[in-house]
Amino acid sequence: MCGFGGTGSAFAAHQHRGFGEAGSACGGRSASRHLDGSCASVVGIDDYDYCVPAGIAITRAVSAALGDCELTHLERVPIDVEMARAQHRQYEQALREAGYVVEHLESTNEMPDSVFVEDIAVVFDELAIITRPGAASRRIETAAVAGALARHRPLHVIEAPGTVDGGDVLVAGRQVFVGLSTRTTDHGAGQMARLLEPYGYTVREVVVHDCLHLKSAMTTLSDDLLLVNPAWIDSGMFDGFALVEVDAEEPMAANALRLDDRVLYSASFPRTAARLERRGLRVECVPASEVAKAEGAVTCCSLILRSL
Ligand code: CIR
Repeated sequence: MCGFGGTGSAFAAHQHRGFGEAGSACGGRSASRHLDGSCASVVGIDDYDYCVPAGIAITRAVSAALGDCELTHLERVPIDVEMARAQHRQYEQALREAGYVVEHLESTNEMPDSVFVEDIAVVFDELAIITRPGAASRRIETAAVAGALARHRPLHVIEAPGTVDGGDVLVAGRQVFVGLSTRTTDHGAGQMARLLEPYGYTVREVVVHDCLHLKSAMTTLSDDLLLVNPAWIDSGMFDGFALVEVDAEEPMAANALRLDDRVLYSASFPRTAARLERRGLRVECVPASEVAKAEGAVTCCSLILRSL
């Protein structure tokens, strides 16, 4: 059984980090930050005079053209864009509940897949890498995401002919796994390694098959725990990690968004959610049926920047 909208505040876990960031006075469980740097909707901070956000979550609007999205492994079915937008608002609210300031970017009809902002960049504490998405239709998405990230991190870019989708990049501490998929090439993975190794990251390539991205097949639940669908990757290569396998009836269930004290998860996978809860994880479920029809899931819909 998934929890949602609990009364506990992730800010409690962060209030000891001290002050000093411009964002501290902008904090609050339901804070939003506009891209001009002002704050809105500050509610729920009655327990604290000032709070330090867990970080920033960059999201992007559901395009009116979502139904024309890229599809690789799924048949096209009708997508209810208004429902997708309502579900996306719940997702953004769940991020705020987890202590993140949401920076919401707008979209246009020319970018059907814009809500899947994860594919457009990979964010580390030290830098952010703007990708060169494998689907040419998605390269139009990079400019606005780069503009938003430039406010928070030094930027680097993946250059042609390499391609990388952020959905293929899994960061587990100083280890970075890059999935070789229909979207991410060996050339792109090599560029990731050259950019990251000077910062002490180890980059390893993982062959992905029968699914869109590495993070369709595997995501992190904690520092040493991975959620996997072993049908789509060689899960034997993750030494030092314990594994939780998805329920056999829920092959799409390996995508979970790890936040500080909880895991944000699709309400479509109750059997696997129960497995996660039995492992002691706090699982917050959100409806994600419409993005799933576009081959998306919960990690895809945000870029998470930890407070430094
Ligand atoms: C695409 O094919 O690019 C989109 N329809 C779905 C992208 C989902 N992104 C992700 O899993 N990181």
